[in-house]
Amino acid sequence: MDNKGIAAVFEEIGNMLDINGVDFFRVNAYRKAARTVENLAIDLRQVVDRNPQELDKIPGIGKVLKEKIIELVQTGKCKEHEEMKSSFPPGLLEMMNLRGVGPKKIKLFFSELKITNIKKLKEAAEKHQLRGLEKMGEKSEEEILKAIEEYGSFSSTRHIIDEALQEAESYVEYMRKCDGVQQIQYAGSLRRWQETIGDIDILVTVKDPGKSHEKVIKYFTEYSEILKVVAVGETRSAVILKKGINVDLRVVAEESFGAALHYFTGDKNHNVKIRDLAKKKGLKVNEYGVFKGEKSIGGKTEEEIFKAVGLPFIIPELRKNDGEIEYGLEHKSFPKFIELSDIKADLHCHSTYSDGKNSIEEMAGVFIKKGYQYFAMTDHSSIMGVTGGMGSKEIKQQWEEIEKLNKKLKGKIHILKGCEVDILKNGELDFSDDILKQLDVVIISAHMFNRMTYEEQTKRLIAAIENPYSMILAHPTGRLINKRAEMEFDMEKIIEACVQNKVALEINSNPSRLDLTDKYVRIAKTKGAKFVIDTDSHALDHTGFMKFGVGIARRGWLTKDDVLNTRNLAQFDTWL
Ligand code: DGT
Ligand code: CA
Ligand code: CA
Ligand code: ZN
Repeated sequence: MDNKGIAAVFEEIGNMLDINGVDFFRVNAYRKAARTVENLAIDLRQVVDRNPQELDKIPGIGKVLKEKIIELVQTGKCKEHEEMKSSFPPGLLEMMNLRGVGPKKIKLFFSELKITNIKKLKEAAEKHQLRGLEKMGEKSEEEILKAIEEYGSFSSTRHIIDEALQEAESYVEYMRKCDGVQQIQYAGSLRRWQETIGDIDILVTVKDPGKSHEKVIKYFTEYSEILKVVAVGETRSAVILKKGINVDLRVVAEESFGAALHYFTGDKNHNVKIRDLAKKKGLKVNEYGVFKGEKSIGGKTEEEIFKAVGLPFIIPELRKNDGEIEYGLEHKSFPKFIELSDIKADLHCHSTYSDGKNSIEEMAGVFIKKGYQYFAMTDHSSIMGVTGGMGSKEIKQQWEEIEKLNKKLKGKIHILKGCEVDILKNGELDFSDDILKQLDVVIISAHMFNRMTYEEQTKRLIAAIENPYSMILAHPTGRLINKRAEMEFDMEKIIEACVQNKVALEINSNPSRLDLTDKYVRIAKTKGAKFVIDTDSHALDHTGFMKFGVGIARRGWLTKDDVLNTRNLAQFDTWL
C-alpha cells in the first residue's frame, strides 16, 4: 500500500473514532498522521523495506502508528481498521462525502433516527425529521438535500484525465512488447483530450492478420493490472482494470489503421457527419476504409479519410461536430493551434509560503529543467487560513527571498513576484493596494463564499475584476471534478468584464479542475479575451499538468497568440 492509501486508512480510523465519540486526542492523532503521511516526500514502502526504524524520525508518528504503517505496507490491510469497519453499518461512512456532513452529524442522525446511509438520510430530510434535531433547522435540512443531490450527480463513473492517461500509457507500453503488434495508439475521448474519460480505447494493427490476432488478444488479457476480463472476441476484447477503468481493444489490419483510428477517436457526432459527407460524394466511410462501391480507395492514414470527403486534417481535439467540419470545408485549412512546446512560463504555483510542498528554489529548479524563461510565484493570501496563506509580513519576506534567488539564478530563469489573492465576500481583494501595487502578477480567485445567489456572485466577481490591480482570473467556477460543484454566476458577463478590464482568463491545467472549460474558452476567444494556461502546482510533479491545459486550449480553438505565457519575458512585461 502506498502513502495515499495509508493516509486514507488513518483518516477513516479517525472518522470512525470520532463518530464513536472516542477521546479527541486519539481522533486528532490519526487525522494528523493522515495529513503527515499524505505530504511526505518519501515513499513509506521504501522506508519499511529498507529499515522500519527510520519511521521514528517522522514527527507525529508514535509507536502504535508506526506498527500500523508496517502492517499496511506489508499486508495491504490493518487489522484494527478492518475490525472497526465491520462493526459499522455499511453506508454510514459514505455520508462523510456529503458537503457539510461530518462525524458529529453522522453520530447525531444515527443515535436519534437510526440513519445508516444516504438513502435513509434523504428520506428523513424529505419528511422534515431532521429539523427537530439539535442544532438543525429548516435551512440545514435543505442544505443536506442539496448536498445529497450534488453527490448523486458525481457518482457517475467518468475518470479524471490524468488517471486515464497514466493507465493508457502503461497499457500501450505493455502491448508494444507483444510480438506481432505493429502500430498501437489510444483513441477515444482520451486522444481528444476531453476533460473526463468514460473508458480507454486502444487500437492495434498486426503484422499478419489472421495469424497474430488471437495471440495479440490473448496477450492483452494477460496484463497484470486487470481486475476482470469482460469480453474476448476475434478482433476485440474488453477488460476492467484494478483502478476501475474499462479498456476496449480493437485489432485491425495495417491498411485500415487510419480509418479505424478516425472511427475510434470520434466523437460519435463528428463521425456521423463525416459519413454523411461521404455519402453525398457517392462514397462509403467506415472503420475499415473509404470505399467506392466495393473498391477501397484509402484508409491507411486519417489524412486519407479527411481528403476523401474534401477536408483538411482536423486535430482530434476539435472533433465534436461543433463547427469544425463546416470550417474545414469553407477554409480548406485550420489556424496553427497552440502546442505544449509554445509555453514559456507558468504563472500560477505555490511554495511552502502557503500550501505548496516545495521551496521557491525547488520550484525554480523544475521550471529551469522545462526550459521556461520565467515563472510567477503565487502563494495564497491570508484569508485562506487552512492553506497557511501569507499576511503582509510573510509576503515581504517572500519578496526578499525572490530577489536573492533572482540574483543567484540570473541567466537561468526569472521569478516574478506574484500572489493568488482571494476575492472577499464583497468583491474586494484580500491585500491592501500598497501590497498589490508592488506585485508583478496579481491572480484573483474565489475559494470561499461559494453559496451566494447567482446575481450576488456575478456582482462580486465583476467588482474584483474591475480592481485596477487584478491581472488574471483563476479557476473561475472553483469546481473539482467528481467532488465539488461549480460556483454559479453569469459566465458571459464575467468574460466580458475581463475583456473590458484587460484581465486574462486562466485555463487551470490541474486535471481535477480544468476550469475554464473548452466551451467557455471558445466563447471568450470570440469576445476578444486573453488567456494564460497555468498548472496551479502545489508540488514539483504538478508542473507536468500543463499538457492538460493545452488540450483544453486546443479544444477551445486557441492559437499561440491568444495565450500570454507563450510570450517571452519582455513581451509579457509589456502586457503587464
Ligand atoms: P467516453 O469513453 O465516454 O469518454 O467517450 P468516447 O468518445 O471515447 O466513446 P466510446 O469509448 O464509447 O467510443 C469510442 C469511439 O468510437 C467514439 O468516440 C466514436 C466511436 N463510436 C462509438 N459508438 C459509435 C456509434 O454508434 N456510431 C459511430 N459513428 N461511432 C461510434
Ligand atoms: Ca472511450
Ligand atoms: Ca469504448
Ligand atoms: Zn492556486
